[in-house]
Amino acid sequence: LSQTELKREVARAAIRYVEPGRILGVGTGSTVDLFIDELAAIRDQVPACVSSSVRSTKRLEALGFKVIDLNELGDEGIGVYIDGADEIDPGFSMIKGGGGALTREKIVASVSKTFVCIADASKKVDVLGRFPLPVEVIPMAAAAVKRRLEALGATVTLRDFTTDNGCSILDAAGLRIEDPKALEDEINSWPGVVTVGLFANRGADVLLLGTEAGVKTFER
Ligand code: DER
Repeated sequence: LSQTELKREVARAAIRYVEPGRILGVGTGSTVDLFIDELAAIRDQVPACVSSSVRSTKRLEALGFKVIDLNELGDEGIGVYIDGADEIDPGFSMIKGGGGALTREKIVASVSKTFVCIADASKKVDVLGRFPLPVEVIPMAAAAVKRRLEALGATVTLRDFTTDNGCSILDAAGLRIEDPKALEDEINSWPGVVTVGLFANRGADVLLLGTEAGVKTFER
């Protein structure tokens, strides 16, 4: 099966986690794009979505979904948040941000009850770090934060990209992240860092993994 076919299989499998009549949290990326396409089949069961990027908002609205701002959310909150990942380890910690939406993804995930990660088999790793760690920074702090990441042993590049928040992203390659929670807390404390693409303090609750042998479900 191609990677796209594996992604489509997990996108389809995620539909059963959508709670009819509840606000749905939607992440960003090519796997989520396929999930949004599948979601159209049950659009009447989804009163509204909260989106983590302009990219996902555009795709949702093109399919007739109502997308609301997080600040419009009432007490009902968000039940399920569906999103992809660049890497996920056995402890359900993730590297995210390959798609550049890490800040809003982390915000929506933080207010959602259940984070369902949809990923093809290539994303499951024993130790995070093969994928360069994205760090969103206030532009004026890019060089300062770059030096701090290099001091950790990373090879750092500034991504030719501006986020939905008007910020920059540094990609830190070559890290071997044995303690993702500690590194998330450390990098979060640096002035100028908006978001680090480590989702360890709030990892996934469910992983749907697309494999050659079908979709495997892992629950925290
Ligand atoms: O940027 C992100 O965190 C996205 O979830 C993205 O990295 C997922 O990648 P995909 O395009 O392989 O689904």
